Amino acid sequence: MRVDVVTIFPSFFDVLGVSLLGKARERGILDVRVHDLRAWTHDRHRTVDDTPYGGGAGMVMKPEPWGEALDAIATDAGADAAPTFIFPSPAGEVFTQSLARELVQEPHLVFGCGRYEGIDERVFEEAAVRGRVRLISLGDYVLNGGEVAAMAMIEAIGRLIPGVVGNPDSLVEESHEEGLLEYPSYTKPAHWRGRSVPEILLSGNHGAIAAWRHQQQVERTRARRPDLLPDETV
Ligand code: 6GU
Repeated sequence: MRVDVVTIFPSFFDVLGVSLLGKARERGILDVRVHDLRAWTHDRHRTVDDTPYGGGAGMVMKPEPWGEALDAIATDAGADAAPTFIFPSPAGEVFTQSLARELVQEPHLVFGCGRYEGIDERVFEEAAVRGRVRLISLGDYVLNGGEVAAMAMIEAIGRLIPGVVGNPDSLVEESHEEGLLEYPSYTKPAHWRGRSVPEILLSGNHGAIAAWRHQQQVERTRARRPDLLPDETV
């Protein structure tokens, strides 16, 4: 999978060289390229923002550097014909595990990280000429820019690429994959600071363990995330 990122803070993405995604990049499974938006400015101050038409607080990212950046990336040799452009935005649709599963099917994702009060709206229209455009939010709170959100999405999507996570079973029994939160996990020692591992997990009875874990999942989901449960179970 190919991923391009356009940002005014390329160094935010240095951590993509670490851990499982770093290994996936070394092995060529994941090709991530990070670009500095200012490379597509032409003035001495490398300006990327300006005051909003109509007035209001803050600054808006200018369309011209974005237009050139997206043109260059979309037409780059080795890039696919129609990339999917993702603009992290608190005004977007909400990112979920099912959206991550949908996006991992795409051969080429381009993340456009906005700062300030946002990007000139015409940039999204222009990107739509070259590919699919999606504005995606991590949730109902505000970050200073799209970088941290893009990183979260790249990690959530990247770990779904076959071979990135060593044991594919790890991807199945985790929160949100079955529509429920994960069951609690324990390891040795069986007794620690007066706290014991639930007896059932030491029983060797796999059927009973599976039933207990499922019950834990339902109870935790009801307590912490009742919105995930179908109405009749709440
Ligand atoms: Cl994707 N961007 C920003 N700036 N803030 C956010 C967000 C994205 N998702 C939640 N808050």
